Amino acid sequence: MLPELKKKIESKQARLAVIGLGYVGLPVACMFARAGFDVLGVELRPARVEQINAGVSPIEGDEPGLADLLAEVAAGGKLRATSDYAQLGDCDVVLIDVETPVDDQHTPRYQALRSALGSLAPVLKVGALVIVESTIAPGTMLKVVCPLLEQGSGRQLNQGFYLGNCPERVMPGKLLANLSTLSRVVGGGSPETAAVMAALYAHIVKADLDPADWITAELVKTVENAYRDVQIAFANEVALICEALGGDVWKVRELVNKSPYRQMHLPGAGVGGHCIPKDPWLLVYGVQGQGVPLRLIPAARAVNDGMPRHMVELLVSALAEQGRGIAGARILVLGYAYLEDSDDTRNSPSTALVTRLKELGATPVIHDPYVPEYQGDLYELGRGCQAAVVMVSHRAYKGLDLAKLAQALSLPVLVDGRRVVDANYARSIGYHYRGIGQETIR
Ligand code: SAJ
Repeated sequence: MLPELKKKIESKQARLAVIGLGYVGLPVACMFARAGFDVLGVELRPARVEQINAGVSPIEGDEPGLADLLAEVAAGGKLRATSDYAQLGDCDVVLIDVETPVDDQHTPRYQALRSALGSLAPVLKVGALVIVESTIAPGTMLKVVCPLLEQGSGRQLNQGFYLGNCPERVMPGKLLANLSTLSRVVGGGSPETAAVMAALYAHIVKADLDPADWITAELVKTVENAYRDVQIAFANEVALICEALGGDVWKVRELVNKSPYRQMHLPGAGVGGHCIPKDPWLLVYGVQGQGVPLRLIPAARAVNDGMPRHMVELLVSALAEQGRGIAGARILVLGYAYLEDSDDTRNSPSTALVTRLKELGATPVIHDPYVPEYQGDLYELGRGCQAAVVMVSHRAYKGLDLAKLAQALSLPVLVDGRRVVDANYARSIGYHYRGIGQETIR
């Protein structure tokens, strides 16, 4: 059956389905539709089904090319959305792009994945290929996905159906570009399956398609994001050292990176988003119970999660030096998104900062040019505040009119979590400036 499937894929006769039309599933569905496949998108949210069938993109934020591509493939009838799993019965390939969050105990929550598999298995076409694109803990394909499909379909792996894991590598703001330019690991339930997966993705990926087994594919995705988290944590820990010893972490970083094979990341006010704070915990979960002493990866998470609280400590210290306590203070919080020039607030470090400020009896006044509920004139918002805290390096903040802000603030205190302000200039016009990784001038 696999050779016939490969031929249908190569000739684009294979009928494709994508379960989960979110920020990964929708661009993937559109790209296969543009490549010439008939694509069925399965989406539980009825409003989103309607929007997509009308050719209107439900994805917030600026995704170059996506809205036009969706309009084109929807109008051309190459992409159709539905909430009805029964329509999957004649699909030859089914991609699964549902959310795989972790909870407060860092345990994966696979409800969406289990629900998708539970609905798919009974209607799955004999000989079909299922590919999980969601990020999952190592071992999930073997222990969760495959058993659910076998039990639900009554068929065996590599006989009644084929199964693969192909983790996505997309970044908000570059979804379509990433999907075609970044290499991908095609983790097959057998080498033959990996080869068929490569034939499929070759229609949309103009980069390496690296065949592998399931565990390798699961490890690569979670490791590449754990790697980034550890690198950022290292930069943050160096920032704390510089503060204690009177160094400037930005200068230290610049000079360290002149040394060959060094690539110190950027320290900052914290690590947010839907990938980096989550994927290290998926990796940890995948190896738990195996007796491997994990010290570095959890510690890196703790360092990064501690940065918003460190920002508050800098603020409390700066206010105290001005003879002002934090309780009752109004604090202008500049930036609520998790990433510069983005409107995405998932796992934003600013959320942790705001919670801590309220615990200490302060009143946060939040501004963010990209987040609808926090837009407005930041200088007006700053009027009467006792300090300003920069949490995100939005372009708008790099051009802050510090003199104008100083007139609005009742105390010229500025805590800079992303080095968007020049410390010497700020101090020269009267600010009491504290920055992550920068010496304290008393
Ligand atoms: N951050 C730092 N210091 C750094 C880099 C990032 O503090 O040196 C912070 C950011 O402010 C943000 C968080 O970390 O709060 C995450 O930033 P990110 O640049 O990693 O952006 P993400 O979350 O969109 O990560 C995605 C990931 N892509 C996928 O998972 C497919 C990640 O693997 C990419 O490396 C990253 O995009 C990217 O390079 O843009």
